Amino acid sequence: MTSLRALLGIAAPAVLLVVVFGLTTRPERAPATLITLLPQMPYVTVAVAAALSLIFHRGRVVFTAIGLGVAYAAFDKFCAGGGTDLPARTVFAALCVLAPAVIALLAWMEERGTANVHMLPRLALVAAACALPMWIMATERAETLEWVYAPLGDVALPIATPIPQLGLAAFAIGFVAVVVAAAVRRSVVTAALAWSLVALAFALHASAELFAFPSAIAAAGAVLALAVLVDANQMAFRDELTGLPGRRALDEALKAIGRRCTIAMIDVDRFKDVNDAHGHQVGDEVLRMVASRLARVGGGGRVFRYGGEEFSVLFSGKDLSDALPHLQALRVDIQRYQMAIRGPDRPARPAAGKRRRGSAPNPKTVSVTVSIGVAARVAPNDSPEAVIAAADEALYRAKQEGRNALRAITSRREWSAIGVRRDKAAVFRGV
Ligand code: GH3
Ligand code: MG
Ligand code: MG
Repeated sequence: MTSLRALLGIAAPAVLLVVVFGLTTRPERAPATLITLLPQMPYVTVAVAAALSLIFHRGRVVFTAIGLGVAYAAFDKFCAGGGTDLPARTVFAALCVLAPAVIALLAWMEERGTANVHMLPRLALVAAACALPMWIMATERAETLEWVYAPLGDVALPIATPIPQLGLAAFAIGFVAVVVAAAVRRSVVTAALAWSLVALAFALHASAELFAFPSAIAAAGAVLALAVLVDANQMAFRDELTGLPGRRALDEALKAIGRRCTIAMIDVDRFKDVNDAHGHQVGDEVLRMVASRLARVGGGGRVFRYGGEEFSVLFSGKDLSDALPHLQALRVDIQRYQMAIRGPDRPARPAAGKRRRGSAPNPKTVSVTVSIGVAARVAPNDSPEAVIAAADEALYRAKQEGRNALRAITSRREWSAIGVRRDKAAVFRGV
């Protein structure tokens, strides 16, 4: 499900842009109604994107959408007829140079929501990008335009394009900056900004074609709107602290399991002591560490944060014996992992020129263990909740019998005796 969403996030914009390309090069193939509606489509999609961003508090997308709408309106008013006068050349130059710069800056800004003071710098950025070409037009500063349109060097481009070389450089640098921001933040919304840049570059490159600009901007608006929805969906299903799918995602996954399925419940041992000894922040770091080690589980297991310091691993289509070695490996891996923590003798960033030479500082470390309870669906009509209850019972036994252990409910008899007998649980201990 997660990979399907990720695929949608990446592939859908590409498909949209290919459609745009087809529409631009072969408009006679497009349905007549689409062509009739096309001039208004960019306004519709960017308005939808802006509205969704307001609803889901994505301030950067609000401004990107508004900026794309303004870009389209300006292009339509000044450049659409293929004009070469000063206003047309000014708007075209601004779209080639300022637009990618603004989108790249928005991509690197923190997402601070909407309806607060953080909107002001973003608003100022977009307003400045609009005001600059208006000022050039008003003052007829043709020499500034000459500078924008002048070739950067004696470079022979493989394809002819109306985008000046400075604009190509701005798009290239802007695109790399936005893609890096999207990768660093792992953000679908920032990736959509990269697609907006691609769409805008295409719109400008093919601007002589009647349908290029409206269809590319309409696609960019649709991509932004889609990204806001995908992002909102991810937020609902992903745990903020660990990045793992959360409880709601587990509930969804449990609805889709088949006849065979094994579920493990994992609980960090004496985690309260970690919080008490090192503070809540280190506790959070430990949870992130545990989550990242658990996420490496093999055997087709899918890890979820169940809540607090508890995690679940779901093995769909797997028996207990398939899952046990992978769970045992997780327990041992976490037991062995020494996590460095910042103590008073280990500043986050050493002062300039004061890096210690020679022997490396000996950072404080913290290590934790986990207890694991596991159970498999015994009868086809056992509900997922019953399997979780059995895994919970096995976890309880693991805790009772000394922690840092893996216990399983292995038989129907044990299963039906949950809560009554605690003597026959299979013990899987050791490396
Ligand atoms: P046991 O081995 O029996 O599981 O002992 P324990 O201390 O892990 O269990 P207990 O349920 O008493 O304590 C769990 C603690 O986990 C209490 C709670 O403050 C802490 N905790 C839950 N969620 C978070 C979180 O998101 N961050 C941090 N830092 N602590 C959390
Ligand atoms: Mg617990
Ligand atoms: Mg615990």
